[in-house]
Amino acid sequence: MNGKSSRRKFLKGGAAAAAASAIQSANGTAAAQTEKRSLKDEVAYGERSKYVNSVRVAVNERPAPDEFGLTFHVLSPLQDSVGIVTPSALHFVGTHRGAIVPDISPKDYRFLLHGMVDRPLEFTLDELKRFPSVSRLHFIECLGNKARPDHKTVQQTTGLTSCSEWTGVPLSLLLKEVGVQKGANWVVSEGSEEVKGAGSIPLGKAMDDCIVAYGQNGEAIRPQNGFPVRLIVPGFEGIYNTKWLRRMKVVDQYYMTYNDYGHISADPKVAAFNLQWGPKSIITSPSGGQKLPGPGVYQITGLAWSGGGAVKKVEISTDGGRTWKEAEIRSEVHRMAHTRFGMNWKWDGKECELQSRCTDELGQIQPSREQVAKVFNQPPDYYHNHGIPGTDNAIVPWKIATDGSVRNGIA
Ligand SMILES: Nc1nc2c(c(=O)[nH]1)N[C@H]1C(S)=C(S)[C@@H](COP(=O)(O)O)O[C@H]1N2
Ligand SMILES: [Mo]
Repeated sequence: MNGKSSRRKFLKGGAAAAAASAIQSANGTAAAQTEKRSLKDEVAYGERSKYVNSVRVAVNERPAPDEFGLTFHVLSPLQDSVGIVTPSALHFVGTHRGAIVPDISPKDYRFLLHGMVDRPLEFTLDELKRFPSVSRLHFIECLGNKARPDHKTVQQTTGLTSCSEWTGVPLSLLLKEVGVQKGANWVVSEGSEEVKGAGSIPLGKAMDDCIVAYGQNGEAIRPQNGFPVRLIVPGFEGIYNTKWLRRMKVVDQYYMTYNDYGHISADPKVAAFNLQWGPKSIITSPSGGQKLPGPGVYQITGLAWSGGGAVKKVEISTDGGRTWKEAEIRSEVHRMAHTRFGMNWKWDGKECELQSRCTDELGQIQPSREQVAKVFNQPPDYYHNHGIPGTDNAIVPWKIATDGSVRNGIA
């Protein structure tokens, strides 16, 4: 392809190869960087380009930090994401009550593993690092990741999920080291801040694939994400991934903790409590607030994941869910991890609605809001305005107008 006219022809035409879709973004921009870092700083620890200004933002209804300096929930800018790893500096943060970031020196750090075990043990960080490590890509997603009709961008509808490479010791190794006793069934984990960020997970999950992690994307875990050590419970709801992990206690039954607020329901229509995320996907581009400059070829791209394992298939609809076409998987596929999908798409300039739908390795299929309503015996449009009970993995549609503007399609 040479010359401007053939390039234009390519973008307007139907060439199936990857087209540079110049979608205009309506993102918030970071404050201009006025302070210039010294060359010494730049040598020591690199910084992104001054032309790149993708930033996290607070959850709409909750400023971060709140007036007490306690709650800190910030959304990851999915609209700018490429690939499957969330840069650590842009990983969403979900911190409840308690100090925003407990200041724990790695030297003073201790992790206690006790309860129904033969030999309770306390580990220093250095001792944890003397065990064989694993490094795995896993998403973390907050129960609060619920799309609403008034959300403008994909950051608002879905930005409480992120994916990092986590490095640490398999929890199963440490449990074998202390010797789990007969009759044990659950493990309670506790964080270091005032309210402890505690949670209970089944012993089966603890012995399966959980990680006592100290590494995130090739370096130490970021303070907001749990420095120096956090628990990773792959595919489970975010709250079980205890940050600033202080101790884990092996017990015989489910232990209620402060964090069960909002996570256990007395409503029999709702699952008693949520553990694992279902199959989910989201189109990150084109997405709410962006604008297509005109008819032509674009890339529909997004992320898919499931608490049930690996993503098996992603389908895309460009006609509001009437017909579906299988998308290309455009990244490596890891279990309980974000997976990148995409499709070449020629926009004819007419109004349309984009949707994506994930199927995981268990054969579970991501539902529409109408299907979720049916499960909970509600009118079909009920969940357009009400929060979906438990983990919301419903499809989020994007509507495209004739002027190319993209908006939230939840009616
Ligand atoms: N100690 C502690 N662990 C915690 C929390 C907390 O407030 N304190 N928040 C939980 C919640 S609700 C979520 S969604 C995840 C978010 O992890 P992240 O902040 O690294 O994205 O951490 C969980 N672990
Ligand atoms: Mo959360």
